[in-house]
Amino acid sequence: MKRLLITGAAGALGSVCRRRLGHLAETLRISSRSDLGEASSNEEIVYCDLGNKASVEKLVEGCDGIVHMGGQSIEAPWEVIRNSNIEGVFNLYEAARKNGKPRIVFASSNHAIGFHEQTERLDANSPTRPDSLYGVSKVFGEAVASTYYNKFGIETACIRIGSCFPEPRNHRMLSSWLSYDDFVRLIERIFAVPRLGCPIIYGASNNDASWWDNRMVAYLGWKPKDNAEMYRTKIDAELGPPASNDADAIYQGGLFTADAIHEKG
Ligand code: NAI
Ligand code: 15L
Repeated sequence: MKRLLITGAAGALGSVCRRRLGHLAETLRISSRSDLGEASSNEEIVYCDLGNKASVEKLVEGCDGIVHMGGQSIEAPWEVIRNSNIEGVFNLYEAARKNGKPRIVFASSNHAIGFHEQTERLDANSPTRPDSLYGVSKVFGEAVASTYYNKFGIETACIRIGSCFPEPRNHRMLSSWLSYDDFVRLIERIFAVPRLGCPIIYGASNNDASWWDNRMVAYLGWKPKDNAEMYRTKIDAELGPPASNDADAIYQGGLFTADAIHEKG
């Protein structure tokens, strides 16, 4: 690629992409609304609020790939979700439609399906069951991606990221953890395949305790290598066994579902 845009580049995953995806393009256009420090020799920095349509159009101009990590990343009041994840996603796709239809990686979330129980095994055809306004916004993003693929041919990989952190932090993440290495390898595959389409991908490592089945995206050739199981003993020792009525132990979305568990008594 000539120019790859990374949104949310000041955030946790955007920083990983900034550090580790430079080899995918001659130039990385890195963007956020907060401080991004100095640009290195193959970077250009563009500050932009995703909720501002005109700014997003300028941001996307000249890019032939987009890794969209920018957005509200946990539950928040509707006005915040609406600006970053509803208006922001719509603005990005409209800008992509008008500017060469670049391939897009959309950071969706397990909270799009968070109200499935942990006993269920899901694939890309499982119904969405968002567990929060945040989860609703990720379902919206997936729907926009699908529409812009079918109408305009813009290819998007919708990654329902589980829990992408240096290490799993609790028992739930023994199922949902995605290592940084597997995350980076997935994005590399997304830009390597000749034909992407608009798949739903579960963003999790090769965890023994996984809830998710990625067989429908085998054509990507992505083989996650890490396994959260190696952290089980450490997590058991630090946290003790999870209580069976703990929100983190019932639904896939964990604590994002806590209000509902409270109401159901
Ligand atoms: P983060 O909160 O660290 O980074 C998000 C970045 O987007 C922040 O720098 C924030 O300032 C920026 N941003 C938010 N609204 C914006 C706006 N209106 N205009 C411009 N920039 C804006 O989140 P993280 O963990 O890096 O996540 C990246 C993406 O991946 C998010 O979309 C999140 O929903 C998704 N995700 C992350 C998971 C994880 O385990 N880290 C799990 C599931 C999804
Ligand atoms: C997400 O969608 C969030 O962005 C991240 O901060 C974690 O809460 C993750 O899901 C998770 O479910 O562990």
